[in-house]
Amino acid sequence: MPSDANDVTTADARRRLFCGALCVVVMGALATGALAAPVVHTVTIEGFEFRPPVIAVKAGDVVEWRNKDILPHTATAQPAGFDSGTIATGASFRFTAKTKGRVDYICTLHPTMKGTLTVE
Ligand SMILES: [Cu+2]
Repeated sequence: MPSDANDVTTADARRRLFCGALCVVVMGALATGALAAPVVHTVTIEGFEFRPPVIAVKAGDVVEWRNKDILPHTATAQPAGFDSGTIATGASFRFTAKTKGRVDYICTLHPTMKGTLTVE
């Protein structure tokens, strides 16, 4: 029947249009890096400790320190690398690990708090 043939053609055209639009969206996402989102590693600050105290990530990954203590803390690389500044209770600090190697860090407000970040 002619009407059936027309319906098939219309459905085909719609399908092609949808696939084309989807392709544009996917390519756009790839171009902007939206599909290659970095891995986020969380270090919880609690009980005057970095948990976990030792963490290994890949270059390009993000490390997020979340302060769950009732006092402010910092995550400060020694001698250099990153410095969160004061992280208030309930707040967090994010650092994108770009340089490979090992970085030891402390809380400058409570220097007995120590952690190690290894970027592979
Ligand atoms: Cu502290």
